[in-house]
Amino acid sequence: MSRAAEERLTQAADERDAVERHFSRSILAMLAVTPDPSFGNGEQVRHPAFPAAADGQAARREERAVPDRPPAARADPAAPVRPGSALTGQHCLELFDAQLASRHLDIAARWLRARNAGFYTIGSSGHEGNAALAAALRPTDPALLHYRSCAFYLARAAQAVPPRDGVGDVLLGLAGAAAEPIAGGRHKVLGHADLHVIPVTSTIASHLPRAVGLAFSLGRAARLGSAARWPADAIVLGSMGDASVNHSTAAGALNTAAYCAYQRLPLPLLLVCEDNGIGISVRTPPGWVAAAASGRAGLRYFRADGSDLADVFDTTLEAAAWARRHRSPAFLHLSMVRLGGHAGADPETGYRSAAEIAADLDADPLIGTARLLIGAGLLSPGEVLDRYEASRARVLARAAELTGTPRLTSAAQVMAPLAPRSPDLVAAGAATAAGDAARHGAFGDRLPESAGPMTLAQAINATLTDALAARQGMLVFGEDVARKGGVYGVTRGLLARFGAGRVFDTLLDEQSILGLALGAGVAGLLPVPEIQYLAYLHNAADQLRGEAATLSFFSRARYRNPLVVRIAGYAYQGFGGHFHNDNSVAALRDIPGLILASPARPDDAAAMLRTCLAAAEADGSVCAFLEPIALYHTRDLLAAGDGRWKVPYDPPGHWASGHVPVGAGRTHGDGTDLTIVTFGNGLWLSLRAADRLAAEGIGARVLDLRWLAPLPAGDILREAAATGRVLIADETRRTGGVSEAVLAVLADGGFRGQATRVTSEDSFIPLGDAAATVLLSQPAIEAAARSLAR
Ligand SMILES: Cc1ncc(C[n+]2csc(CCOP(=O)(O)OP(=O)(O)O)c2C)c(N)n1
Repeated sequence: MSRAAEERLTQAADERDAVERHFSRSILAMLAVTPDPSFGNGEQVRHPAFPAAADGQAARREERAVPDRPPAARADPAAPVRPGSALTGQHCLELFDAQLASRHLDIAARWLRARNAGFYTIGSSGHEGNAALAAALRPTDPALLHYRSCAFYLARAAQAVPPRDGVGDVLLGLAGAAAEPIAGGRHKVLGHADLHVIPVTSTIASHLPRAVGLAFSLGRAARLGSAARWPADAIVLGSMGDASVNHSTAAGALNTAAYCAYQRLPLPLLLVCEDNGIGISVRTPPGWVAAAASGRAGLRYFRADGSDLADVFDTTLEAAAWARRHRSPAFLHLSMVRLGGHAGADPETGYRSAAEIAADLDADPLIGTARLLIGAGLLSPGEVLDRYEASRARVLARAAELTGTPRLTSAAQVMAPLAPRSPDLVAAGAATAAGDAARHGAFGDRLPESAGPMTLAQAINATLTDALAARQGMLVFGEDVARKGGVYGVTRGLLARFGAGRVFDTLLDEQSILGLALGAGVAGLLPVPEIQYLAYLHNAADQLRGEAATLSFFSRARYRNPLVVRIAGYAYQGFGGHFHNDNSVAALRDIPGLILASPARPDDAAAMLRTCLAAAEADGSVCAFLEPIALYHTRDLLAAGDGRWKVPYDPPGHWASGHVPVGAGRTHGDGTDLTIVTFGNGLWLSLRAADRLAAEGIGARVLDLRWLAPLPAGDILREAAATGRVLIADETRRTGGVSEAVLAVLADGGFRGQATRVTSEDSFIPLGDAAATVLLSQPAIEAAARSLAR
């Protein structure tokens, strides 16, 4: 080790906080109070580095006064650490090491932070009982962990063959090092693909819908033959804090788990609440977690003392066995304590009494495990302290060693896992069809290509049918999609063709629908959830924004949640008011990596849906497929009965040549007076406007963006340059709408011609005819085009 590192290490060893001092005093007191006859020969053990801070004097005096001897006759480490427990002494010793290292990683985190060499200080002190969770589960049970789960991570790392250097992983995470194995310096998360620990975000509870979805999908994935990442009898662990239990995401996840179990749907899930009684500074009412989670239909409740390792181990064994055997959700409630404040810089004395803090110190799980080991005759108090010191020195030495490990240094490095794109694979996937027999099995006698021109809804229905026939692991689900076939009939017939194992109705909770998709994607399936109306995406948007889209980023693409969420949206329905006519896509457009498809024509919708499915499969892309409700059943374009909005369905042999790559626009017409840039309903309006303008001698070409993210920037600039005049016809809002982005593309691209826009108003959509007052209209497009072309 370098001299500088040694100096830093010495400094760190000198800093002892109240938690450390209390631990040492408690262990020393065990000698004084409960002398064990087996600690025999009068030899005194010194702990020179411990405790060295000024207020460690009392403990040092005690240390001098009390002799410590190892047990003369060692207890059998293979025996239970306590009568009646399944935890052996040896196992307890190993878990104690994980607990100790976890505690010292908290110290290292603060030490690194103080030197600006680390960037995260939310610790696990007081929660180290979760090491026994890892021990009682199988190493192949997927885990989505509460942020105080360091001991769990270390215990699981120790189970790996060969064991992983969990301490190194966590330190690299604290330091934001590029070499950290899961997030690669993008965040401090607990995760590792080989350990089956799926990283979660800092948004408390937001991982729980995914955990439910994963539990829902494990068996289904096995049945559907998806490449099995987890054994068919795995159970999913999702843990959380007590304040987090109150979050609507947790409440929704608990409800969905119970709802599934109530219907006897397999859902092997172990939800764990690590209840330390407080969320930052807000107390959880005593008894609340038990009241909220116990006695619920469909959810079996267990509880254990989180400071008692053997109790956590035994109760987890019981709860896990129950969840595994019944393929049903269990809720394990662990009482825990939070030691040292919420995070490194949190002065908890400002909102907690000294008595409360002292009570928590007494329930330190490290003291609990030490008591177990001393009581079992496996360690003497002095040996506990030796072990503590050795762990401390080891962890801090590793911290010193890893200080200065390189971090990410360029945007390209940071963004590498954000949106991997393999256009060739996607093109190949988009052209993949089921064989003739399977297609005939799905469609019956009449294949869609021989059914004549189709509406948008029919084309999407046929494409979903073809995709389900070609992809065994694809699921279609949402509110009303199965028995009813969708509010607009878009999924009609799919249930009958493919069965309830792959096409099913969900409960009425968009957050759970998306969570189910996230879990299914991680399990290796290809989920195609439906959100019934765009307005209802917004109450669940975090499952896309915060969860789906970040998973690849925070896991260096070791975990992906491929999904294509179909969303019925936009306005012009002529009834229903705002909630059935929402026209805002801003919440989707700025999500890094998300593909936002906005087809308007039946042929584009079919090809683009194939592209999205292939992108999800090939690249793990998160795709939103925005379907314009008003065009679902539209038949005509210019005049009643002209049938110009219906298009024949391409047979599979044409899919390759008709492939629409992500981000490729489509130009209609070749007018040279102006370029109308539009999408969605705007395409229908603009093509009609262009026809009227042509009659007046104004030649407009119309560029359909088709993709709102990524935007077809090259197409925009090319078609803009072709006429020198751009009119953006945008049905989304003036502020934060798509037109702003198109203008930015033009400005960034150095477009020197004229550009203007017509949009919908910055308004919600009123009921009935009044909607027309705030929506983009054909007359507005025509008027703007005339003045631009003049
Ligand atoms: C959705 C969300 N809101 C707020 C926060 C800020 N926050 C971080 S931790 C926390 C308290 C969580 O308490 P609890 O669930 O009891 O876990 P504990 O920290 O006590 O282990 C809060 C409010 C967050 N991360 N996510």
